[in-house]
Amino acid sequence: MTPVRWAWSTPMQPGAIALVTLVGEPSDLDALLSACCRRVPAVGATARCMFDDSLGTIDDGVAVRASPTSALLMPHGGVRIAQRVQAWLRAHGAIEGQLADLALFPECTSSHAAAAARMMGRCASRRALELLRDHADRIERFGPTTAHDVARARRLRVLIDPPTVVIAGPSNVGKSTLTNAIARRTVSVTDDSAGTTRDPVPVRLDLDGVTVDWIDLPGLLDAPSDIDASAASIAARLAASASVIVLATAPGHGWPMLALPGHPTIVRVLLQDDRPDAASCIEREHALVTCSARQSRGLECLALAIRRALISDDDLADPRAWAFDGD
Ligand SMILES: Nc1nc2c(ncn2[C@@H]2O[C@H](COP(=O)(O)OP(=O)(O)O)[C@@H](O)[C@H]2O)c(=O)[nH]1
Ligand SMILES: [Mg+2]
Repeated sequence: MTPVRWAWSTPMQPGAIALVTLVGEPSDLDALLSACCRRVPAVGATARCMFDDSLGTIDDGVAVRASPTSALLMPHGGVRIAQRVQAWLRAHGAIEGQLADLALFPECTSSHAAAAARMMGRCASRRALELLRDHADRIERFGPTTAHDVARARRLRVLIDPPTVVIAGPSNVGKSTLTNAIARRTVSVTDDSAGTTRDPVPVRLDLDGVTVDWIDLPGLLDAPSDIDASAASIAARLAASASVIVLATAPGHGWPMLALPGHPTIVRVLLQDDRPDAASCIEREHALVTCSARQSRGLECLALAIRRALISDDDLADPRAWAFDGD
């Protein structure tokens, strides 16, 4: 008997359902499944499973026989349950380990397609799906990874974990109003007195298909009296580590100077473009985008400009496969 190997297919954190993938020889899998299922499920079938240990019943759940050599166990997703199911699997001779992509996604027809399925579960951004959907075809069409692919894959990482985008600028130019308009809900308190936003307010947003952690940043450019010193230093640190700074101003407020070490890409936006003085204001000349949050105008252009600062059109449109595993 060769041990059945298993791995969690869901993260080790509380969730409704946890997912364990089992891989092994058909007879070894049958033996393990018979220890928790009254009736061992046939290929393609499900069965109720029940786990018991010395303390009593751990949990019940569902077992699925995905293929002759693989099965899924789905207990509830509590951390304590997961720990006891883990101990149950060990006690029944199963060995925890990394499973090949095809073992985790037996419905896929190639290891490339299975690797793409793994990445689809991992990527925060919608844009990633466009690149991954036909990943196996792209590899077949264009052949092995080149140095160009490796460099592009480094840039495409922004699609995996959300990058940070901060909005900074003088008080009262409409940064919080813009944040709420882009988020389509009230995230940040807005007011016509300076220094209303005192703590960084983070919100996860989709900007033209790229998921970002957007932070409405107080204090970076406020007068010292409007903000306390610790808030200002937190703001400076967040800005310095952001992938993109949206530098905002409004008619009559000027363009502030930003002195940040090794600073990120800056996207300049002129806000309050609905004001009568906006058309002829001097700030307009250096704005990449103009917006009116009040009239919901220019928001899509801003989202596009930020997305392009994060990842270029060329990198997204490149027909070659995304070399996400670096080889
Ligand atoms: N005309 C106009 N006023 C705006 C716009 N956005 C914000 N404001 C006003 O500007 C003031 C400051 O807004 P707020 O979002 O709190 O600015 P912040 O300090 O930069 O976060 C408020 O009185 C808003 O009503 C806009 O698009 N058009
Ligand atoms: Mg504000």
